[in-house]
Amino acid sequence: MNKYIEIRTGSDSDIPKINSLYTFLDDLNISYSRRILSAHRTPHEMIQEAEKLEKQHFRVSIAAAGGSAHLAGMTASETSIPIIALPVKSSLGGIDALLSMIQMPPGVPNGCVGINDSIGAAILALRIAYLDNSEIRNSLATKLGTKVNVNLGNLPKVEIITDLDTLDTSLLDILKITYSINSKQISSPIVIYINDISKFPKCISTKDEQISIIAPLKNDSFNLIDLEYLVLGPYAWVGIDRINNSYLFAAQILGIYFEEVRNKLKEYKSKLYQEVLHKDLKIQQK
Ligand code: RP5
Repeated sequence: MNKYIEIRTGSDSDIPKINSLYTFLDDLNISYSRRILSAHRTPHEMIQEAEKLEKQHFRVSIAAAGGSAHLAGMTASETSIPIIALPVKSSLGGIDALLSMIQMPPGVPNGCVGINDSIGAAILALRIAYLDNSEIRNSLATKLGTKVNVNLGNLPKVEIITDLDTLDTSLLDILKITYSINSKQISSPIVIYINDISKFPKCISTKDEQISIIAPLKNDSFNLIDLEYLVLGPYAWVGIDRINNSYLFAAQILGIYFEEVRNKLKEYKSKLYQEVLHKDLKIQQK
């Protein structure tokens, strides 16, 4: 069977701290690839191995690192497959890694889980990588005591849950993803929650097998240090005020299964790349 999940850590010192990630996957007989690739000590290898992920048929990579953690973000810059960022506790308690990982720039998302939340990362990775494999999804649901109540379907589709009255969804159209907002019945495997940060986790309604992407909106009374207690569970957080990144992360997941979405995503990334080159050229000419 193909290995669909890669687990990269920034150092061997991360491994004992996230051991339950490996054992969770082992218990379900899932094969995966383990790497040590440091964003700072072996940047070239880290980039090269990120570029190869898609060709090697990986569907998701979990990037675990501590401190000033750039591994997940830099891996996400070099691939179109979804990256799960797993912040690891080190000398500053892990909030350093969480803040470094969660707030990715517009256009380059990753899905961040909580500090040392290996089980959250494992569940999320399995849901992403085996959307088309009912046997594995059933084993996961049995292990978790949940129900498989969503299917991949024939269309790339997401559900959006939000209290906002207006929402700019133009990027979803560009990415060829259909969507419904606040629909009573969830039929898509991917649900995007967009709300004021103070409404989380209360507004996450599911214990089932959906892939939940969380796009929190800024609220000045929220203390960012409390993110440590908020970002927990198998949910992909895309950063504060990063609605478009939630669409792009959904596109990365759907891009595994739908070629048109994958191609649109690549077009979008290359436009972003060209825009920065253009700005650089202009500033040099001043
Ligand atoms: C990060 O620096 C690693 O992910 C690790 O969490 C931390 C410390 O690494 P070592 O000095 O223990 O190798 O890049």
